[in-house]
Amino acid sequence: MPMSQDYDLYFTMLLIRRFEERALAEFSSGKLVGTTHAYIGQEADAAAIFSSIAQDDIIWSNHRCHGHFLAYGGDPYRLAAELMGKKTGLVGGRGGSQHIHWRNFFTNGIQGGIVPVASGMALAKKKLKSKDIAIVFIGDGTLGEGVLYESLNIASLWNLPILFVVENNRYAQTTPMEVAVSGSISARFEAFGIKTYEFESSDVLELRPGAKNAVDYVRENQSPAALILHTYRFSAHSKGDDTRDRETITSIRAKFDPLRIQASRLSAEELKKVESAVSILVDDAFLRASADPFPVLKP
Ligand SMILES: Cc1ncc(C[n+]2csc(CCOP(=O)(O)OP(=O)(O)O)c2C)c(N)n1
Ligand SMILES: [Mg+2]
Repeated sequence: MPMSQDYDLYFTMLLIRRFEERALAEFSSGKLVGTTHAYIGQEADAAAIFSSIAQDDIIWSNHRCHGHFLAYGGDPYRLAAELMGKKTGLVGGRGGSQHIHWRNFFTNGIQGGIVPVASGMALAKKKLKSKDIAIVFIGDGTLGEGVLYESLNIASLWNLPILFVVENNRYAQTTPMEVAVSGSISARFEAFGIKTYEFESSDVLELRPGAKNAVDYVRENQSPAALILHTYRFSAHSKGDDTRDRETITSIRAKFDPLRIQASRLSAEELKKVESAVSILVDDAFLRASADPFPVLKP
């Protein structure tokens, strides 16, 4: 029996949440190598955007990429294996958390560095006269990178089919945005003549039509747009580096948890079913990946 759209969106968000919780736990037990940046709290952004894209669109994600990858339809097992540095990982265990690639999905952890690359790929799509677009994800902290503005300038001048997604989770590591980002975020894009869509919500059903409008605008007009999403990160920046007041985070979480909001629309039976399906997937991903071999490095 086909499940409802409400169910599918919740499935995506729950998969991200449980995968990230497990990744953080495995990190503490020493099974993961490198680093990991959990997407816990921001799940509705990914579920809304990735349910609005076309198959051949180009995606450029950043250091906080696991949620984007899973919402893209990526295999949790191949991602878990990559986080463990295993041969079966997405890029043979050499990329780790921040450097993954599968189909048209790419990530890189250098803040801002992905923006001109994504713009170039949008230009290639335009030259090929395809209707595909590029989508690039940045955080509030990345608004401080100069290369972003060079890219906005060219994207606007050359009418590139690219969507700039800003996930403003209000912090860059431990720096609150109030002390790092001046003026308004949308004005930065509008200064280059780029259309903006802006939302302050953790409700995937509010975000989804907005994300779809932004994606459709870029595709139909072959012009850039920005989707600015004000969101919350509930977990630490990376593994344990959180200097924020715990009580504030707990009360924000109680109010804005995207999973709690969407769960209220599912029946008890659906909730049981989705928990079980996700738990099987995540367990299988980490258990299989643990048993896999490391790559053999040739001298
Ligand atoms: C060019 C560059 N400078 C510094 C870093 C280290 N760094 C990694 S994530 C991060 C903060 C990013 O904040 P934001 O863009 O708001 O994204 P968020 O982590 O909040 O998702 C920093 C400073 C980096 N990866 N690249
Ligand atoms: Mg941030």
